This record gives sequence, structure tokens and C-alpha cells, in this order.
Amino acid sequence: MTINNEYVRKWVEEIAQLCRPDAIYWCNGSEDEYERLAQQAVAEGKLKALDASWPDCYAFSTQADDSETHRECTYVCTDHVEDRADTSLWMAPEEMLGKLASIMENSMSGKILYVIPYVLGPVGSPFSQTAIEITDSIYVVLNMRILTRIGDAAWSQIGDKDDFFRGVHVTGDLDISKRYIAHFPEYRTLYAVNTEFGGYAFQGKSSLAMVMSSAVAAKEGWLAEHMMILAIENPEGEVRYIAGAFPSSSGKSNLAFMIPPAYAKGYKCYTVGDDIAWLRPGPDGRLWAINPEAGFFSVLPGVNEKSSPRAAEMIRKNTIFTNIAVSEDGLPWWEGKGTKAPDNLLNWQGVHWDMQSPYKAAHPNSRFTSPASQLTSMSPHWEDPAGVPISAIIFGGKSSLTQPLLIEAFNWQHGVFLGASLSAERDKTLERNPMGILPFLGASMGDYLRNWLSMENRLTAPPNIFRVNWFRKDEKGDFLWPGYGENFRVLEWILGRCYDELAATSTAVGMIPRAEDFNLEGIKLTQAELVNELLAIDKTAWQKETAEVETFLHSFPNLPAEIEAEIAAQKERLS
Ligand code: GTP
Ligand code: SPV
Ligand code: MN
Repeated sequence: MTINNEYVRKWVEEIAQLCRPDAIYWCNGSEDEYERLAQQAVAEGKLKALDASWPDCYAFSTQADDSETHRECTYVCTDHVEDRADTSLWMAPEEMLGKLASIMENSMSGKILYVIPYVLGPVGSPFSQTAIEITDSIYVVLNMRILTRIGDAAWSQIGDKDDFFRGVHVTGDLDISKRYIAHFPEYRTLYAVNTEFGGYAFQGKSSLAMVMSSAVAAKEGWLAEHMMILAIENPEGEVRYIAGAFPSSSGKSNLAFMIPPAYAKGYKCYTVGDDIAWLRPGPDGRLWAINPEAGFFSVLPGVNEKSSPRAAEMIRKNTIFTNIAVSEDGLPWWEGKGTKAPDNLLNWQGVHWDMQSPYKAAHPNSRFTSPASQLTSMSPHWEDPAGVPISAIIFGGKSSLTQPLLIEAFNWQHGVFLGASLSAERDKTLERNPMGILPFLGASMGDYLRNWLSMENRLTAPPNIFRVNWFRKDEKGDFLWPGYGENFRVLEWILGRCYDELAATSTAVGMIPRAEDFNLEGIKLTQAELVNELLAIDKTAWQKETAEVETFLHSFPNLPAEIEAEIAAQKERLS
């Protein structure tokens, strides 16, 4: 396909002038192209081909300090500082562009510049967005082909228009002190330099689908969220959709890939997405969601046939592994794989590893990249151009003590407050993380929350909102709740609240299930334990929590009055 779009040609030419690659390659997205580039990457030593028992699977390792997102590298550069995203760094656009230009200058000499056109969302959907990423990394091209819809379909959707998002990725020298992930939402342009980590280098993921899109969405009145989408079909064949926002590494993928437990006869679960959702009010007054992605870039440690059978099956072929351990014979391994580590294992940094080694074999944030079409549980509607209607929104945190297993919001406004006060424990510290999107938010917190609040008036049948916590612990430090597939029990109650007019008990912080409505069949948990341990609300702990939430939310300028009112109301109910 020849690219006649003048805007595309001019921009690619401009970047090439600056970066000085040896050649420019225009991706068509074909199978053939993928195979050829994968082989080239293996020949160059960039990817390692796995053993034939893992057909068409490859392993890649990043530089050690380039294996997860770093907030100190992430900028949202708006023209006016008042419009900044409070949770990212800000630099004046001119200044950032100057820094980027000096890093990009001659950065691709001896390399090939790849032009990747892509579509986020189903091709042809009115919800979808087109974009082009320029990169000097074959690894990025290969991953983007799995994670988004790249190539000729995208060229057709871009056509001769100028409204595509522009992104440039330069691997550079990987110097973390000069690593910039710079978003210019007002110009629909972004850059990632001196990194090759997927969270940044696969621009269709967090950078475009969340950071840039949440800025655009807050202005246009839709939502771009860090959410999985799960479908539950009941024995009568009725399908309901649940969207769930959780901070990174808090259980979205596991929930999206869940299999109902044995007691739930006749129920089925289907996946729509595991990480990102775009949601809009539909003409029927319900909230409709699409998954902008076409594949998964998900956490690997802990994935095994028992905990996550569907994911374990999916990743057996056509998968790119990042930062895992691989044996000299090409057998992959990671913590929680459920099998013994193979002999002659090299850890994710290529150093010999055995059970005595003091370090982990795979990076805790090691990931697999697999096509969604390979997951046996994908919903038949996952690529529906209209999206799927959402019945319930759940916000999920990580809390050992304070948060109960489950609460339901009193109403939409209280639900937005529940989301705004979300938090997750990481390495013993509690990170406050509104809606789980804080590191990926491109708008100011005030504008973001106001947009969420405004949805209430634009929906005639808004989803019910819930907050869940799979991670409460006993005095010994063990999880009180079995989690994983058993989380279905929580979802069953949630749908019961949305459809079956189940009653609930009011507490100072939200509504909780009555013990008799909550299914405990087949697990070692009594109604008394459910009520006294998993659902208990400790007033003193909650007074402290509310004061901390207040301090945290007050750190943002321009907080909506409705959120102030919710803080005051919760304090009052707890007094
Ligand atoms: P990102 O891709 O970083 O956005 O993460 P995610 O939210 O998709 O998290 P994921 O599902 O990959 O889970 C992260 C970690 O939480 C894994 O180590 C899981 O084993 C663990 N986990 C997931 N669900 C549960 C659960 O129900 N209970 C417990 N105890 N752990 C869980
Ligand atoms: C996350 O960190 O929440 C991810 C991976 O899903 S990344 O692409 O790094 O954002
Ligand atoms: Mn994520």
C-alpha cells in the first residue's frame, strides 16, 4: 500500500530528518511481516526463540532499570500550567521539545525507522481512535501487532485525514536520567525516549489509551479508564457486564480471565478486556464500554494452570515474554509457574539461577504479550463496534486491615467518592490511587472527577458502584478471603443487587451484604467469619482512613464540591 496521506508523509519525513535512520519501513501488519521481523530479531540476538514446545514464542529482556513505569519520567505538557495533570510532571512544551530534539538527533543512525499505523478499538467503530507510532525497535513493532490493530486496516481508517495521534519512540541509550515519556494531549502527540519497556514503548497501551485519552475524554465527556471488563452469563442465558478499576498489579487480569467456581452451575464468564476500558453514555441511557486493545500485556508471576487456567493455555503459543527466566534449552520459567525450575536456568538478566539464588528468576513485573483471539473465553461481543452495556462498576484496592471485602455505594456521587478514595498497599506503604488511574491520568484531578460526576445526569440507567478488596488479612498475615475464582461469589451478589432487588445492610461507609444472601457453599468460611472478619467496619480505623483520604484529596486544587460533601458526610456518619 502506498501512503498518500500528506500529513503522514510530512510528519514521518520531519522525524526522519531529525533521527537520521538508515531506512524507513512502513508496516502493513501482515502475518508474513510479523514472522520476518521476528526472525530478524532472533538473528540479531534481540529476541530469544523458545523451545519448540512453545511454538512461535519469544523472550526479551529489558535493561534492569527499564522494567516498570517510573512516575518521575512521565510528563503531561500542556500549554498552560493551570491545565496540568496533577499526578504527572509538567514542563513547558517548548522546553520539553528542546530536550526531546537533542535526544532524538541522529538517534536512529544505523537503525531502521518503523512506521506503525494502528487503531485502538474495533476497526470502524465510532469509539475507536487512529494513531501512528514511529519506533526504532522491532520488539515494539512485534508487540504492537499483538496489542493493537496495525497495518493496512489502520491505513484505511486513517485515510487522508489529519486526526490521528502521533507518537515517536526512540530506544536511545536507555539512560534513566534522560528518560522522558512526554504527552502533549492538546496536540495529540506523544514521545517516549531512552526506554524500551512496554508500558512506555507500546504507545497504544497506557500512554495513548489512558494518559492521552483521559485528557481528551475529560473534555469530550467520556471515560478512558484503567479497567477490566468481564461478562457473566447466568443459567437463563442473560449476559451482564462488569467493569472493574484496580491499581496496577491488583487483580484485573485475574478477574477478567476468571472461571466460575463449581457451585455456580450453569454460569459462564467471558472476557472483554483486562486492563483498559473506554466508556460512553449510549442512546439508551446506559453506560457502554469497549476494550481499545487487541491483546494482553499482563503480569506473568503467579500464572499457572490452577490459578489462571485460561491465561496459562493462551500463552503457550504466539506469545512474547518480557523479563522472564529462560533455560539454556529455551524453556521459560517464572515464579508461581507451578512447575519445577528447569536446569541451566538464566534469570531475566541472563545470569545463572537456581533455587538458592537470593534474587527472583523472573522480574515481579515480567509480562506476556498474547493475542486476545487466543483466549478461549473472549466474549463474542469483545469487538462489537457498539461496545457492551455496563451493569456494575467495581473499584478494587489492596488493604490488609481497613477495607472490607465488599461495599456498595449509596448512590452515584458516593460511588465516585469510593473510587476517588481507592488505595493499594505496595511494599508495606499505602498508595492512594483514585480509580486506579493515578499514574496514567492526563487530566487534572478536579476535571477528571467532575466528568465522572457529570455522568449521573447523562445516564438514565447508571451502573451500580461497588468497592472490593480481596486482600484483607488475619493476625497471622494470611489472606482471609480465598480470592481468584472465588471472587465470583462477590460478583454474584453484585449482580443480585443490580437485578434481583436483594436487600443490603447500611453501614457508615456503604452498604454490605446480609450474610444469608452471600453464597458460601463449598468454601471453608462460616457466616460468622464473613460478617465479623471480612465485612467488619472498624470505626476508629475508618475515622483515621477518612482523615487521610481528606488530606490526600485536598492536595489537588479545584476539588469538586460534591467530593467535599461526601468527605463531610462520611465523617458525620462515623462520628
Ligand atoms: P496490571 O496489568 O499491572 O494493571 O495488573 P492487574 O490489575 O491486571 O493485576 P493481576 O491480575 O495481574 O494480579 C496481580 C497480582 O495479584 C498477581 O500476583 C496475582 O496472583 C494477585 N491476585 C490477583 N487476584 C487475586 C486474588 O483474588 N487474591 C489474591 N490474594 N491475590 C490475587
Ligand atoms: C500497568 O502497569 O498497570 C500495566 C502495564 O498494565 S503498563 O503497560 O506498564 O502500564
Ligand atoms: Mn494496568
